[in-house]
Amino acid sequence: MPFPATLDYMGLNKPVGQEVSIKGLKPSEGTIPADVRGAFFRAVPDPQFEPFFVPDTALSDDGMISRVLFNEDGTVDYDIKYVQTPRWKAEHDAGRRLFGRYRNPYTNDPSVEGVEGTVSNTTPIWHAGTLLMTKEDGPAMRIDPATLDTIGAYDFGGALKSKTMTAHVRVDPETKEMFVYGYEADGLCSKTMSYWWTDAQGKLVREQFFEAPFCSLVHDFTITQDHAIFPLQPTTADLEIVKDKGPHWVHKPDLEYHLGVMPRYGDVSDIRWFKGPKGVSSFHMMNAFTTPDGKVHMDHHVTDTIAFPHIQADSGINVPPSMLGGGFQRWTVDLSSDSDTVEVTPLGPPGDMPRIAKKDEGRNYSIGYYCSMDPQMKGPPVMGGVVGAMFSALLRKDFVTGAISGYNLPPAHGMSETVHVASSEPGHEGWLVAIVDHELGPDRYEHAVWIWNAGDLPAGPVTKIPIPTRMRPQVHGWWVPMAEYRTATAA
Ligand code: V55
Ligand code: FE
Repeated sequence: MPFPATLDYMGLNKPVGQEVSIKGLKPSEGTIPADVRGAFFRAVPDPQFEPFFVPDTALSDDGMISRVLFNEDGTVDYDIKYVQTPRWKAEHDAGRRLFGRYRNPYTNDPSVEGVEGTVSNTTPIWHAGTLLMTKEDGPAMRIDPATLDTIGAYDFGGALKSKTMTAHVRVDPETKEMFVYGYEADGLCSKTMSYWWTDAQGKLVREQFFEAPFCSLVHDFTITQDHAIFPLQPTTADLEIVKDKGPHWVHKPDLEYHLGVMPRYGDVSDIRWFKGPKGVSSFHMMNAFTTPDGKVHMDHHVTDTIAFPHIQADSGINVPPSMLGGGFQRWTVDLSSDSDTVEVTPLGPPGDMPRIAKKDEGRNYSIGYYCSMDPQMKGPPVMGGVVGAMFSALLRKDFVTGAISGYNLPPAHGMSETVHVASSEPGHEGWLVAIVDHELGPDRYEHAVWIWNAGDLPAGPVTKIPIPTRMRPQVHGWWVPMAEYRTATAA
């Protein structure tokens, strides 16, 4: 194996690099609920070639776009293809890796100077019948949802000026508008951020630029019905360090986590900055909402310091995952006061990969789901994914009663992020769908799609559909109901 013997390339993370198409899969247990008909798109990082600037990180792995299609007849098709980014093509033609350290063009082979370096490995985004593969450091790549072929970089019909687009957008469930931002929006390590929204048809309505207090790793953001919230982690980029062939990110334990809040249809000159705790980290927001008392609430998964081992190492921090404190928290800011403080309310145990029903986006909601670790797990977690360990539990938070219920995976099992599928039955909470990996021994895995009744996680999965090919861990996914998928692919 030519890849270095680091966690990023071993075990479940061992590169696969195979484009696969398997049709007509059937459940090994249970039946697929009639509600679950559509396309589960998944972003799967998988490096085409071994890095030459080691240690490198899984965040640099080439993106693959995968689709688990739940057909009308109750069978399942599984497909996966590389996203053919300009970087993928240049390296494919050269037959070797040409891009060096994570987001550091000063470490690249001179032959790729000026070539777009994004790897499109983070989230498949579906809006107005358009499928995009995204990574926060560059433009989105448009994908043909039927063939999974790469169409090319997407700039909203020539309208977008921002050089970067986040992998985490928000879609209002009633207006169907899509809210988007970018950071390092006009160049490497810049403090300039972009913010734009589109109408329900995907047409760009308004794009604005603003200067953030510092160049931050802004991985996700949230909207409410009234506000847009930009969460700036105290993880920063410095052009001088990057020019010196150093790391892109350095985590700053003494810097406050900042929140920028503005009216969601407003002007960026109206952003107010609030200061949360120092040195904490959070990558994913579950949801946010504005209450009539003028407060804005944001629910997210916070860790005491940054979780990524390579960013810890580059920042002189050494906190192994088992020692990492933190939890699921609600952060509240008060727009009716002049104070710039953030009120922190604990909500639940640590975890990540939050999921809500699409109808709840930006609303005062009652149910949320997320992945976590089973504290009573027998044996070590399945190693894999961008942070190093797979999740072993799935939790459901009821914000009305405060109760948390959940399901623990059997030993030697790990899971990726879920998607939520709505139910047509009134009062039914819908379904959660995810890929589960079972480690049978060194380098031996079984993979399957599991489906849970979202309102009854302790009952365990209602269906398992084995996928008979080696799968690498997914980052994020997106569910597209069948009617929308068929309309978009009919042409
Ligand atoms: C994350 C993932 C990325 C990335 C930066 O989950 C942050 C966090 C898969 O790519 O480039
Ligand atoms: Fe993410």
